This record gives sequence, structure tokens and C-alpha cells, in this order.
Amino acid sequence: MKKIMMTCAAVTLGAGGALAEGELNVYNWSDYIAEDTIANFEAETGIKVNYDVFDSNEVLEAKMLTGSSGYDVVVPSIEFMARQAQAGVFAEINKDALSNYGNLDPQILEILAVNDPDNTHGVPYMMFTTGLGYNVQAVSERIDADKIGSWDMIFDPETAAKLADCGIAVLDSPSEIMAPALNYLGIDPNSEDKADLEKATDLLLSVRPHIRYFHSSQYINDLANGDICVSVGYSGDVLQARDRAAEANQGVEVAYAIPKEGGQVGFDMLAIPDDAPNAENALKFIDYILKPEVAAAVTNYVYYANPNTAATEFVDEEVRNDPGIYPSKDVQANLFSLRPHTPRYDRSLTRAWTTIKTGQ
Ligand code: N2P
Repeated sequence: MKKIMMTCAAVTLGAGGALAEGELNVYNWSDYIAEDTIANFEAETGIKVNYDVFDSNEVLEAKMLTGSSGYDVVVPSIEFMARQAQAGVFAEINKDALSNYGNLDPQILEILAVNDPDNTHGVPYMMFTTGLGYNVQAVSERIDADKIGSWDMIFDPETAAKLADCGIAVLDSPSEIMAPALNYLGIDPNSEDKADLEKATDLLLSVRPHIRYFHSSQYINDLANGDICVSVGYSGDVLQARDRAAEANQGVEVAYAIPKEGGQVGFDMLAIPDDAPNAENALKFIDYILKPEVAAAVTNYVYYANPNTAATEFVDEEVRNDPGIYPSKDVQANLFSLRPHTPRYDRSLTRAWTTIKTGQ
């Protein structure tokens, strides 16, 4: 009898040993990691990862502000992270636990520190631009060449009307659509002025009849299949659509343009909720992502630029030379970034967005 019990104990201990590394709950954007990143991390560390996805900052923010999300690593854009950090939802990043932190581009850290003083609450993951994805043939059949790659495709009623039949999609992201709408009107994209918001709302209402839907990830497949011909989209997502279209070999060619009038450049941050159940594993994961080969593999797979200087040599040459992923200096000069909204502006924006979406 004693012998049997001892065997049981040994088995339990063995299983317990395997579980000792514990778990990690990650909440990331959809289509934002390489195919094997999570599996490789699990194999290297013995940590079991539960991986969920979202496609908008607003969805993530609602979860963060409610608390007890159960997540250990989340990925807000910097301007959203800044507000959430002020609300106290994130732990401070223990940089001493991140042996690969020095791989990050110091210039980028400096830019981010404007919104996250001393880079306290977040580690940059990937960089993106928000621009125009389009079906090359469908669009050139309908509008003049000089309109292609211009915000006119979305914001000019005459141009948008010509594209309506082949399908226009717009991100369901109030801040990321209102900003280029303001910019298109020659107004500061970060203006929180009430009259400016009204002007941008009117602009969007004027093209609303030509917009097929508002969604923040559906456009990838729809562009690739030829079900829509234009979408406001995130750089890497549109470029993934371009690949899917090429693979499907049905004659659909997708292209990405950073609009000539300028567009948004953004940063998504790895952050650890204050109530993360596995905070130590969260740091292990962040340190893993900071390895040059790992960051480069993500970039090579999802076509988003990373802020990891040491990773550059592992990024495929065609990715490094793709101006949609790494914009030229001239194009960069024309990009704008978003500042955190005040709660007051945010409420007005949410109201305006409902008006725009319902078209009233
Ligand atoms: C990934 C989108 C990430 C860029 N699908 C927007 N933050």
C-alpha cells in the first residue's frame, strides 16, 4: 500500500514539475504575430499560452477599464495606453528583468516617452500606418489615376460615389478615421475643437451613402477576394491581403498606399495589466519578443515594422525595402501621430461616430 501511494506522489510531482512554469494570457490584435511565435515561446519556456485577439483599441480599453480581464499581456496603441496608464490599469515594466531591452531603438523610445514618461508602462511591439488598401484594377477602371492613393477615394463624395459599387470599407475606429478626416479638411488631426469635430462629422456624413461597412479586420479577406475595392486599413493588414490575393490567384491585385495628403503613424505597446495573474511570465514573454530574431520573424510574417534595431538584419530584404512597411523619409515627414483624447472629447467623438455609422 505504501509503495503504491509513493508512486502516485511521484507522478503528481512529475506533472506538477511540468506545470511549474505556469501559464500566460495574451490579448493581441488579430493578424499581428508570426505563425509560430507562440509555439516557439511555449517550447522554449514551458509556459502554456492562452492567446486571444481583438481588432480595436476601444474593445481593449473597455476590458482594461472594467478590470479583472485575466490578461497578462495586452497591446494598446500608445495614445490609448497613456490614458489607461493614468487610470492606473497597468503595472510598471521592470526593465531589469528584460535582458533584450537594449535592442530597442532609443529614438523611438524617446518619441514614446512623450506619452509614457520614462517608458514606464509599455514596451513598443510594432509600428503601423493607417492608409488605403485597394483593388488595383477595379479602382483604375473607375477613377482618375491622380485620385488613386488620395484620401479623395474616401472623403470626396464624387470619387467615393464612383467606387461605391465595388465596395468601400472603413475601419470601425473613431479616432483613426476622424483624424485623417480633419487632416483632409486642413485642420490639425489632433484638434479637439467642437466646431472641427462637426466639420469632420459632416464630411463623413457626406460620403456615408457610399460606404458599405465599418469594420476593423473584415477588409483583409474582402480585399483579397475582390468583395470590396477600397478600404481604410492598417499597413500590414492590407499587405497581408495583397499576399492572400496573390496566393488565391484569381486575378485580384491589392495595393497599399500611404495617402499623399498624409496619414497616421502609430505604435502598439506591450503592457501588463496591474492585476495580471502571471506578471512574471508576462515579462518573460516581452523579453522573448525583444529578441532580434523573434521580432524580425513577426515583421516578416505580418508586414509591420518593428522598433528593434538589432532585428533589422534579420528582416527580409523585400520587407525592409517595401515603402508601405518602412516609409521613406519624405513620406515620414507627412505622417502624423495621435495624442491621447481627453474624456470630454472622447464622449463627443463616440456620439459623432454613432451618428456617422447610422448615417443620420
Ligand atoms: C493588426 C492591426 C494592428 C495595427 N491587425 C493597428 N493597431
